[in-house]
Amino acid sequence: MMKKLTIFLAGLFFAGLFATLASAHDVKAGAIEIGHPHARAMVPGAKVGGGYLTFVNNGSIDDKLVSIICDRAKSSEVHQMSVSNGVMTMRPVAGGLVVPAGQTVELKPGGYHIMFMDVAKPFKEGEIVKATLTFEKAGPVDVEFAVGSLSGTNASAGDTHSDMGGMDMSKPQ
Ligand SMILES: [Cu+2]
Repeated sequence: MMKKLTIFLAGLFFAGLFATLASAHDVKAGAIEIGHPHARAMVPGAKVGGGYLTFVNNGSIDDKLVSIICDRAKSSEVHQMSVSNGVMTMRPVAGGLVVPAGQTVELKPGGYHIMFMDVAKPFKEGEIVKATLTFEKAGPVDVEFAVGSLSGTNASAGDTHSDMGGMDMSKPQ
């Protein structure tokens, strides 16, 4: 009897734990599931910050991220980072980021990312940065970006966001 109760309580505990983990920052807009939105802490004086997350389109029609509004930044856009001839470049994704039906699009260091531009107060580790993402079909959704460490919790080689403070958009990095 006692053992049964213990197992039951343990079950409740784990169910609660997983519910907490899953709902921490994950949100849904229509058929679009948004996973693990996080941002990189910025060095003092830096003007641009990077935001990362995952979009899963569970629907049967393609959707498109058409706008990002964040009150911490003057403007926010989706960028694509790529390497050509050994030179890292990044450019805005024109016309919105397409999230094809049934597919996952990952925004991560070194690839697609959200670029917060003209940030007045650099993001600090532990902060939550709120933004409203608008999809063409799924509509607007509020997202909370958890600010991680300066170097990033999942830093990958080739990421230059930590030193983008002096980034010049017209020049390759
Ligand atoms: Cu960028």
